Amino acid sequence: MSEPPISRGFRGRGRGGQSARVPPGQHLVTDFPVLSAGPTPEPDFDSWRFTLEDGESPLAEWSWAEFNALPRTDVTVDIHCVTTWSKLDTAWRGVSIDTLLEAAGLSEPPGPFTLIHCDGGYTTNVPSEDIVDGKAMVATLFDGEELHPEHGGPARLLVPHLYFWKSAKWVRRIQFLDEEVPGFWEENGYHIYGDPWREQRYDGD
Ligand SMILES: Nc1nc2c(c(=O)[nH]1)N[C@H]1C(S)=C(S)[C@@H](COP(=O)(O)O)O[C@H]1N2
Ligand SMILES: [Mo]
Repeated sequence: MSEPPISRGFRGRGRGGQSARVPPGQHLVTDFPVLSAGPTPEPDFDSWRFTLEDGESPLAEWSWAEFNALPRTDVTVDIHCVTTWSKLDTAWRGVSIDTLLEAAGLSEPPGPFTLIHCDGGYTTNVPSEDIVDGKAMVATLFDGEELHPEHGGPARLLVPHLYFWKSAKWVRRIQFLDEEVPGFWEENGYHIYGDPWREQRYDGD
């Protein structure tokens, strides 16, 4: 068998290691496709706010300057879009949800579910346990550069272990909820959870 025409990546996982990182039904890309359901919002750092809410009650709010003063985390992870592309070893910097909760004075999420809200109205739902313990961040840098607006800049959610539609671009608000509320794609036929390793693409998969 010949090597695929893609570099092996800097972790040196060796032969076969790469295909083991590609979930069923996915193929690798080396570019970074842009997938947006609507127009890219114009970044506005003066009016930008990031908020955490418990249901309808505000828990914490950060301006852009305050948000950028929070401790940062670096991760290098593989990402998987439901349209079948996967990209290995993507490098991000941002503020982990653990750090946000801690900064808000919370030792754990105030509810078992979240609805994630974005500039432009896009929403997605993620269980709270899937965004804590180092599993998710609000990313502001990609590959050492400020996150490009098309990819969600100034800030996007990054939940790499779920299909990439959960990684909400232009994220502005995390709302913790007692009940699961489906987001935009989840209301439109996509899976409520979206685990790429179990190929949970559509409702009922
Ligand atoms: N606000 C917002 N976030 C979004 C989307 C969107 O349309 N709006 N598309 C989702 C989908 S389907 C995917 S695959 C990824 C694409 O991210 P990218 O454009 O950076 O590749 O963003 C997700 N986050
Ligand atoms: Mo997607």
